[in-house]
Amino acid sequence: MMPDTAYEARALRRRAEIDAALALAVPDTIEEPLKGAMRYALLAPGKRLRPMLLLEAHALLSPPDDTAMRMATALEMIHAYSLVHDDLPAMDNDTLRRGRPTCHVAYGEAMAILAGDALLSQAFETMLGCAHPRAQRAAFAIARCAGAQGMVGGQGLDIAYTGREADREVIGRMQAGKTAALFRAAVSAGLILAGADEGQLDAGDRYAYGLGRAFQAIDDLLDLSGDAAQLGKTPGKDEAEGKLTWVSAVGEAQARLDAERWTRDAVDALAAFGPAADFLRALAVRALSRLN
Ligand code: GRG
Repeated sequence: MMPDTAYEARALRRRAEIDAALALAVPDTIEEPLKGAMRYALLAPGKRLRPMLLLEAHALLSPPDDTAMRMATALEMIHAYSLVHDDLPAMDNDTLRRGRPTCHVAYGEAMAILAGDALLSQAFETMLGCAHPRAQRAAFAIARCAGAQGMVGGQGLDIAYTGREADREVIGRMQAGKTAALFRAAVSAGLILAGADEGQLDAGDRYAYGLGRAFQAIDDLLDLSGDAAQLGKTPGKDEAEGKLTWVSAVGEAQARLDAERWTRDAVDALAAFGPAADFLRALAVRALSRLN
């Protein structure tokens, strides 16, 4: 296992590289206040987990390149759009995100909707502007995971089942869509760009699925026990709004055991990559004890 100090140093370096690229990702030529709303959402202090996963998956097989960083920024734009729309009054109706007022609180509802739309379009413009021979395949994987068969599909189930009963299978599909899909997008795109074979893509996908399911189960637990200052968002909303969560399905103790099992699955999936995958293994294990 990678020592904590080595993990922290590498994660900090990655976050700095990603933040530098994100700072340039929204073109100066966009008119205000839309440009400000897009930058507000995109540059707010997040963990940058999805771009980090893309770059680290790519690094398993290839030296760094500009296309991987462009795809990573595009993926964070899609994530940022999803958070802006998720926080809207018609969705989760939240006022706090990443420790700041949500985009619609700062810029108004109409401008926040447009900022989300524009970030999504900007992400596709960025991906389609990549000349790398495998960029189209990577972009396809991201598009598939972000849309109605992935993240938006999961959110559709979340909305449809709010205040209703559902079994574990439905909640599992919802969480696989809402959360694991973008993790799978990240790892697939990074590996595709790096020229991975089918076996490596399958291993990466099992890692990303396990990580995503564990990450969302921990999110559900943090919603129960975390505080707003630590989380950077409002806790206690799932129960208050009748949301189906993994905790509501199996209880707190089992949800933690499931998160640990999904994490073991994720770590085991990377066996074939050897020590090169130590950072990704450590990331999955540390996500179990995260506080935000
Ligand atoms: C299309 C109208 C419309 C809305 C889309 C798809 C969608 C709304 C929302 C996605 C659902 C969602 C927000 C799922 C939760 C995923 C999740 C755990 C987000 C938080 O990720 P972190 O913890 O956040 O990585 P940071 O802030 O660190 O980036």
